[in-house]
Amino acid sequence: MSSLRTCTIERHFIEQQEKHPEATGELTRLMHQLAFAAKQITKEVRSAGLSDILGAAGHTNIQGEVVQKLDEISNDMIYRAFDHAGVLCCMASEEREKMIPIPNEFHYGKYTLAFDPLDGSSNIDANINVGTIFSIHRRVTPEGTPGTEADLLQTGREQVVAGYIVYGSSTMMVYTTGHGVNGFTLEPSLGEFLLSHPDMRIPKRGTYFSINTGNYHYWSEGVKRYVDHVITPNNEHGTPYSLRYIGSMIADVHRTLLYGGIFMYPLDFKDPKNPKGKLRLLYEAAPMSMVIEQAGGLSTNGKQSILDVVPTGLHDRVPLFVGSEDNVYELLGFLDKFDH
Ligand code: P6P
Repeated sequence: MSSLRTCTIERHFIEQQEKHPEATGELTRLMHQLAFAAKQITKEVRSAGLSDILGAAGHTNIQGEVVQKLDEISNDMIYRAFDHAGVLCCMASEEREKMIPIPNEFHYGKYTLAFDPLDGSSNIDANINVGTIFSIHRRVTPEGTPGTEADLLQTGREQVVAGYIVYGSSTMMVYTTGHGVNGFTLEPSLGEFLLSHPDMRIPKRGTYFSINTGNYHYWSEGVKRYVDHVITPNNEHGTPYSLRYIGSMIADVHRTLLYGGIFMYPLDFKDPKNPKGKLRLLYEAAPMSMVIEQAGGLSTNGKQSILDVVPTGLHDRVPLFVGSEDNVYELLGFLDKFDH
């Protein structure tokens, strides 16, 4: 890429701010902190294989999952990037049961941050892509006061910023402010995120489907019929499709954004403790759905756009179908025909 055209993420933040004369710069400062935390976590993830931070930390998080040490390190890095930054009034993390308040000695900002510090972390030991997912809302309670859960429990449609950082062969930050999607790749020798994927668009249709087929017998009839359809030769649109499933949502959805197709984590009747599905609405499904919808794709829980699902709790779970427009519409046709 010509250095004359290189756009750093910092310049992109400023250019986004300049489009809004009323902007105070608080959101720009927030995004700078996020980029800083992403660089810190990158350093930990890259060295994880060489130090003793691999392996479980021994205790379990609110989801009942064994917490990996890198989960905690990532969680703390994000907390420390924001507790004093004066841009947030409160936070929510996959790793913490309750809302995370901003210490009262610091200024309460006008935004909230819900995040999954290290999605897919159960794959860390296998050196599989993991990532940070983030969702930012404008507070709804009076400015200058401590944030409350009400500030966090807003729909995905109300997100001001949504995106993710994927720690793979390179570190990429992909985010949207509601005006399209842009991807930035970390140039480690410079310590800079550079605009590598401007104006990302998901293909209208893809020939990949992504789902844990091990749960087949626990799916609804509609999901089963859809998967049977896409693996049957010579159906329209070039079936059989290829199955790609890493078990790290951020990696599976990132691939879906780039190559097209559909990612699915449906309700499965296997796990009575997850009667509403496995993936969390606030800091997994909603931000990833905003990115995909902003890139021209669709998201649904089987009945409505994920972005319109109203959260009732910080850790609400939802069934998730997200990806290319044609693939999601095709799936909905099977759900309508066999599940309703
Ligand atoms: P399963 C990772 O633990 C995660 O939350 C998502 O990143 C991923 O898509 C899903 O769970 C994988 O779940 O049941 O297929 O192992």
